[in-house]
Amino acid sequence: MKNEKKIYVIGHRNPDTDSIVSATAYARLKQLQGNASCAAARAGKASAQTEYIFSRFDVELPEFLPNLVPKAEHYASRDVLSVKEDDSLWNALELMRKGDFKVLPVVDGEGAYKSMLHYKGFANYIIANINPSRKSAFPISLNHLSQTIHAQPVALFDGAEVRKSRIVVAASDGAHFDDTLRSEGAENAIVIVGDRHDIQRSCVELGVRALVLSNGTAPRKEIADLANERHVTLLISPFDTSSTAMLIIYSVMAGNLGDTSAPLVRLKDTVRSFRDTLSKAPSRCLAVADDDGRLVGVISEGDLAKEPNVEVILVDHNEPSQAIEGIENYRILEIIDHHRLGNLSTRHPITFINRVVGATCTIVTNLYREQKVPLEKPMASILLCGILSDTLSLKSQTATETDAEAVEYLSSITGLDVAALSADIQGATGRIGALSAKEIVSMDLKEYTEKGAAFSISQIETHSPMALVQRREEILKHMEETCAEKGLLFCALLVTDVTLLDSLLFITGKKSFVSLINFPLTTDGIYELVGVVSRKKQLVPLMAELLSIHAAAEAK
Ligand SMILES: [Mn+2]
Repeated sequence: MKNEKKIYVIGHRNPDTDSIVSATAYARLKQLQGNASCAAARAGKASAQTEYIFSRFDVELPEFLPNLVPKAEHYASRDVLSVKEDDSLWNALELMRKGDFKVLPVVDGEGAYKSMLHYKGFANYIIANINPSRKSAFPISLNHLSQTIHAQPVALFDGAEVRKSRIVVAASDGAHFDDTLRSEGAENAIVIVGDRHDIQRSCVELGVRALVLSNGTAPRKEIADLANERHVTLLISPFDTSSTAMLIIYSVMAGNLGDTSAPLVRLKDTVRSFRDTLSKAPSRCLAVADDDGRLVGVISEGDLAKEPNVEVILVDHNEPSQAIEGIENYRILEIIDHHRLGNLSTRHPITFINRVVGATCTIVTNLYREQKVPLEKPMASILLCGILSDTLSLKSQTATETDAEAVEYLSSITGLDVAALSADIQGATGRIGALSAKEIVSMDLKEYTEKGAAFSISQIETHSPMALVQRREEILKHMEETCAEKGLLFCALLVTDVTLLDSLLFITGKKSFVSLINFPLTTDGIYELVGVVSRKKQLVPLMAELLSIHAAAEAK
């Protein structure tokens, strides 16, 4: 796996159709231009309308990202080597030496993470197990042993079996040696011996687990025959006795030396959740696994200092308060938008396209045309829906000639009838009666900061605003709670009548601010905004003006 950067094209929180469609279609444009790592995402639940549009034109909804809080997956090194738990320590150390790794994850046959191999763990093992005052036994397979000492096998039995065995060097004289071997159990002894034929013979006769002849000594034929007959493994080591003995220790299975104390990090774990553990882990490095526990990489403190493997392109918004949580941790490559400029600053130069049109989908449509990339039919269809949705079928104040032209273009290449499609989209907006006050307020809520004050404006489109006026108390109460919770100056809900193209403004917040609003009050907390349908073009500038007046009054 390579450490390739992923580029998310993503719209604002509480995404509307324009946001999700423009992200989808722009990511597709990037892919068609050869940028395979570009993917669309959405920062929230798709509305009933958006879901209807995507399913009708058979386009998959983009991936839902609850947030972009830094996680292991954004920093982990993916091109990581590992060793199987039944592989020899010798092979593991070879890998570590060649790759200059401080750690090496140990996995099972299925690739599931088991433990971490590191030099400190290795040293601890040696100290714990190689004790001259005790007769140490090591879990060893004869295959590994043979491989580690580069042996020439003469006879090899049960090579894969792992069994604790003692390493015995035949240094004493024959009779005494036989006694020791017998008393300690010959079947678990691996005996290293030179050209002492008497000892070789008695070892085979006693049925040792393996007999290793050092210095490249070849056995006499009768010994070889006897070993085969008695099922005793007989190996020729090219090394001298002491080197052979030392090397045998390296034939233990890597899994036996793995450190299991260091916890496993999952791809979705937040950096905050494991930062402390990481700083205390051996070599300040932890293994990273997927949901199934399969090893996918490692993460070190050094990795956290690098750039994350995610970059973003923002569509349909530019204000940090409207962007997905955690956005400040990533590089923003581009912004494509049609809203006022918020207070966003970037460290790097970026492509910034902001046009005064009714929908980001209009800008994306025209980007396809400018860059001479033919629009695929499903993309053209959802783009058309996106424009119609964001401009209230071109009836909104924000709709421009450019939007109308894009609608005509898209309708001609898709063969879709604009009037019928508009009706379908509006019909799919979902029944407001079924929504809770919280859903009504949060569905399309945008947060702003202006003159040091934070506030939110939600918008909902309906054919029957009276249904919401009847639920006035419930809705205003929820808005008051939102205000208090988030510490907002005010919380507003623009209820737009898509038949008459007028709106009602529900508002709660600081009295000194709310009292500045001089639209006709229909009932407590609800103002009548005749001819206002656009939050962006009509309401936000008005509120900004009131905020200046309010700030000036407060300053006095
Ligand atoms: Mn939009």
